[in-house]
Amino acid sequence: MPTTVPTLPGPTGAGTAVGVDTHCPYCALQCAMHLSPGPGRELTVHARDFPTNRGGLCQKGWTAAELLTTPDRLTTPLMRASRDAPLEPVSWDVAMRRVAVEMGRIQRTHGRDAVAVFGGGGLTNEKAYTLGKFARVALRTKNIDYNGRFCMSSAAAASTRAFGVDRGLPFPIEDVAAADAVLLVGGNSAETMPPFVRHLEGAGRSLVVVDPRATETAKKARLHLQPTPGTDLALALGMLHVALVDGLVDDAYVAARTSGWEDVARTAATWWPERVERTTGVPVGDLRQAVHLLAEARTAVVLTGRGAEQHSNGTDTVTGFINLALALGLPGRPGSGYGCLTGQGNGQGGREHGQKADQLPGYRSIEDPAARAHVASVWGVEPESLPGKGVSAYELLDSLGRDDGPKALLLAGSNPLVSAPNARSVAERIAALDFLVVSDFVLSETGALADVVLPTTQWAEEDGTMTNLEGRVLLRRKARPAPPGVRSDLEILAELARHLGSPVELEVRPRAVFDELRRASAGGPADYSGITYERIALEGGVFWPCRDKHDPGTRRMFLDSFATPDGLARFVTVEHRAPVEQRDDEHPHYLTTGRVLHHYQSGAQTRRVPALVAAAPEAFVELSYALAESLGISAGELVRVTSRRGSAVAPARLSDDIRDDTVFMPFHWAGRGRVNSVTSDALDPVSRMPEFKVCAVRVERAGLTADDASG
Ligand SMILES: Nc1nc2c(c(=O)[nH]1)N[C@H]1C(S)=C(S)[C@@H](COP(=O)(O)OP(=O)(O)OC[C@H]3O[C@@H](n4cnc5c(=O)[nH]c(N)nc54)[C@H](O)[C@@H]3O)O[C@H]1N2
Ligand SMILES: Nc1nc2c(c(=O)[nH]1)N[C@H]1C(S)=C(S)[C@@H](COP(=O)(O)OP(=O)(O)OC[C@H]3O[C@@H](n4cnc5c(=O)[nH]c(N)nc54)[C@H](O)[C@@H]3O)O[C@H]1N2
Ligand code: SF4
Ligand SMILES: [Mo]
Repeated sequence: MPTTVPTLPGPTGAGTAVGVDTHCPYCALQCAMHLSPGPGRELTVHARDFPTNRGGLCQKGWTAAELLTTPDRLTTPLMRASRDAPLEPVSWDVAMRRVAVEMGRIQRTHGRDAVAVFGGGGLTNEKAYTLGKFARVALRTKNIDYNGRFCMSSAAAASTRAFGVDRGLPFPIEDVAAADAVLLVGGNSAETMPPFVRHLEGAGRSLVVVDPRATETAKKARLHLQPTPGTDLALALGMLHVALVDGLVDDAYVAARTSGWEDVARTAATWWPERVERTTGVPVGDLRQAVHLLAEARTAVVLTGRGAEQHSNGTDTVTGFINLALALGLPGRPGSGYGCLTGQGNGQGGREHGQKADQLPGYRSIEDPAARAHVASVWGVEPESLPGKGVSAYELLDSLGRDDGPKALLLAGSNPLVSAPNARSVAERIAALDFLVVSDFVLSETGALADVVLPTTQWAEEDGTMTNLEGRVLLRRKARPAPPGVRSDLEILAELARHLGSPVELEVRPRAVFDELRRASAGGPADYSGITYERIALEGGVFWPCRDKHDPGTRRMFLDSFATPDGLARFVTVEHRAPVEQRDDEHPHYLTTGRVLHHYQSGAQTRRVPALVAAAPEAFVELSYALAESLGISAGELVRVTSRRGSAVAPARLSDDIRDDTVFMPFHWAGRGRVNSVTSDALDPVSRMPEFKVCAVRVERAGLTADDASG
């Protein structure tokens, strides 16, 4: 299956005769594929050998090209004449003028911040950069943020706190494959990154998985710890306690490479294993064994996924596991370390180049005068003209249409009507907007509420770069022309900027945008200056930071020092806190949420691929046989899950693999099966990450027939 077709980039559109080497449109593993022209208009997907996927793809990757020709692909702008009128096809000219007129009117009436922008971690670096620049230069609004807040923001905040910089994996993925022991906290890679499982399965491997469910991933582990949702921080403190008491702390490393240990050690001392067992439900013996497996391995890697991070104490929980990794002497040691499994295709690059409320390109702070001056000079504007920092994704969504909140929203790369927490409330906020513009290639649930929908190009119809979960910058190649009538996000933003009277033109050619991004990122923590499209193609990706053309890129960070002022990694003292929402008589169960193999995120893409729909047609409620029996629920029966915010209805899936106090639902569906009608919008105080992974619910028979519930 691996191909030998040359990978040198040609001009846009070249290479279609033999096909192109590129990467998957979905998750952060960015599996390598080759696209060749198929029998009809379709492209055929072939897997390529690459360090992340080793020639493998999951079923989403294999079927990715089908979305290019989906029957309900958007190929013309849509517009509604008034809030109650239907969406109807219009010309680009009419659509763009309407957007510019409405945005101009709203900004004149309510101020610049009254127009907001919401982006996504699936956008290429070029798009994310341009979206941030568009907001700061053309709209001059502080209100921009993106769905990455829902994703890895807690891990990013914890890494920055400890190491001075955040790169998902600060080492290449090969290090995971070679490590003797791996602790995976709250990740279900067998469903969320199937080819990655090969890296977890090394011979003689001590894999420890922490998950309230016995997932396919947990079943591959040597040891599975099954805590109550939301108690991982107590578990981390307990593991550190065991390391201390059993003499497993690497004292020489702690002395030479870290600061802050004494205080952290004092806190951990109070988390004796029996207390941890009472809080988490994890038996003392398992806790001990897990620590010894890690500490006694020659090389060990600690990884976190969303299960550890999507909590109101997510930043502190990740910090707890980083503290453990530091105590064992792992970060910055070749073959060992801590990393977060970034989720979205460009979740990493998307958080580096300016679509986050507090950031400028290169992972710089928008509040740092030197960073503002540098980026303003690259953009050709005055530093004072750049707005300050705005609020985080959920806070932004929650402020829409309120007296002091934005009245208009431009959305590109997210479908919050399905994926945002407390989605019923978010739907009300979106409905309260004066004006919503959505750029997408299909009519998502959120797009269906827009005043103007702009049809955009898809992954295989444009060039661009993606930064994968390792911080390896990759090239995505154009494999076929876009359908007539469709424009790229870059073209859309540049034209809108012109209509809005932007003081500077926005670039529309991806490679030229990347060259500008390189200059804007120069000298920042995520420095891309030495990376070019040619180098990426020749070298199979380049790791940042890469400061000039002679710099080979940074495969392993922190080998000599950390990115903190004193070069030492920081232990940060953290204490366990329970989830914001507690169970009571009315809501006696925990709900946790996550993913299934066949669908991606809000499902806007994968619910349009027939093979994936056939494999996983609808939402479900996973619950244990014991819980089902106590509630009188039988397999396949419709179940209602209700929290203080709302409810969702889906068929019961009975299982031996989940705790009796907890039910699980995937979040890929809209309508009655939308679990985010139920989830909590409690936020982590540091990262502003919502608590997607635990809330209190009541579970009951829905008392509906399948037909009643199909609405
Ligand atoms: N098939 C598929 N793959 C994807 C995606 C997708 O939508 N579908 N999305 C991509 C993206 S953006 C992301 S962020 C990643 C996410 O990748 P993962 O983090 O692997 O995915 P999740 O299913 O959200 O959560 C992982 C596990 O956390 C467990 N969990 C729930 N609550 C807790 C808790 O309190 N503690 C612990 N320790 N575990 C808990 C869940 O049971 C679940 O098995 O996947 C990426 N890959
Ligand atoms: N309950 C619960 N909710 C969750 C989670 C959970 O674990 N549990 N996980 C959260 C996480 S980690 C994430 S990352 C979010 C993800 O959820 P969303 O932010 O909704 O992400 P997607 O479904 O990927 O939405 C992407 C949308 O943008 C479109 N799109 C894709 N590429 C492009 C592009 O290049 N340009 C434009 N203009 N549009 C594009 C797609 O068609 C789709 O409509 O969900 C979060 N929500
Ligand atoms: S694991 Fe992720 S990148 Fe790889 S084929 Fe599946 S969705 Fe695509
Ligand atoms: Mo994510």
